Amino acid sequence: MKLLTRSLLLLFALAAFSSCKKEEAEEPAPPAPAGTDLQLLQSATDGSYTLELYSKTGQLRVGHNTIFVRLKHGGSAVSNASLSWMPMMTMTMGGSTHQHSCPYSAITSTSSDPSLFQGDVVFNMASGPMGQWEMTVTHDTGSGPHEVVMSVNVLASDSDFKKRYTSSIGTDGVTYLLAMVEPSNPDQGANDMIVGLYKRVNDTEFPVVDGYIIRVDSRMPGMGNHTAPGNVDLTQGADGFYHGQVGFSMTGYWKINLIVEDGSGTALCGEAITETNLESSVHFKVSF
Ligand SMILES: [Cu+2]
Repeated sequence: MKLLTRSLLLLFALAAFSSCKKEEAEEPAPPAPAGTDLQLLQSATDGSYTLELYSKTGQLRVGHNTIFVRLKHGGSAVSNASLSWMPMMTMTMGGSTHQHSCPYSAITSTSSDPSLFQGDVVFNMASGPMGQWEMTVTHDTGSGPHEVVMSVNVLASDSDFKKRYTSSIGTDGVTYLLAMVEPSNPDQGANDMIVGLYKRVNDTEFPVVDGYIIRVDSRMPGMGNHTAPGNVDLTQGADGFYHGQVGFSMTGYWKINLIVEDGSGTALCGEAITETNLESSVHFKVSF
């Protein structure tokens, strides 16, 4: 009996601890810079210029990230600049170093504010003891290009029940990288789904893949692997991203199983779900 009481107490303590942790994670972020809801990631000075990197959460994660850039001169934001960037990871393994980039877009000024620039970066690895990420940002306001190197920290995106990035080697020998942009806040019913699809050409080239189809099959592993209505396969939009829908018939943990097909309908990676095959090797995970 005493043992039972003890284990119950331990259970309560654990429950209290985990709910505590959850509240911490959901705490609202610190206040944003004036006029935006953005949070500073990193800043660097270059002579009389200051470069600032922002994101909506103040964090970068493996997978798709929208990063905002502001260039300041003498304290005021510059709008007539041309900006470019290059993310690069330097990995150290057994005394030798290896560098690689990841998929990233160009930087363009936002429609609401010509001095606020933005672009996308799909980090394919987390920062850690094995490797560190640096963003090299080049700015030019007419007097020639200036390079600024900024180190950034990239957190893992995966947990047992969440996964927003995956990569797979296709039957054509090409490595495909998939990053889920939406749903960022999944809900019951049909959700708009947006995915970036890229391929690895070499360590520094990861272009968008054009004209493919990504088949979507949402499943609930904890409830007999049932699916849900509302799935619409993803096709490429004018923005380069793949758009469709994913259905969730209830709250909980869902696996979004995917098959990547080329323009002629040949499956390159991922497998169909059957009675005996419960997941595709290409999948995302959500929990809500
Ligand atoms: Cu790496």
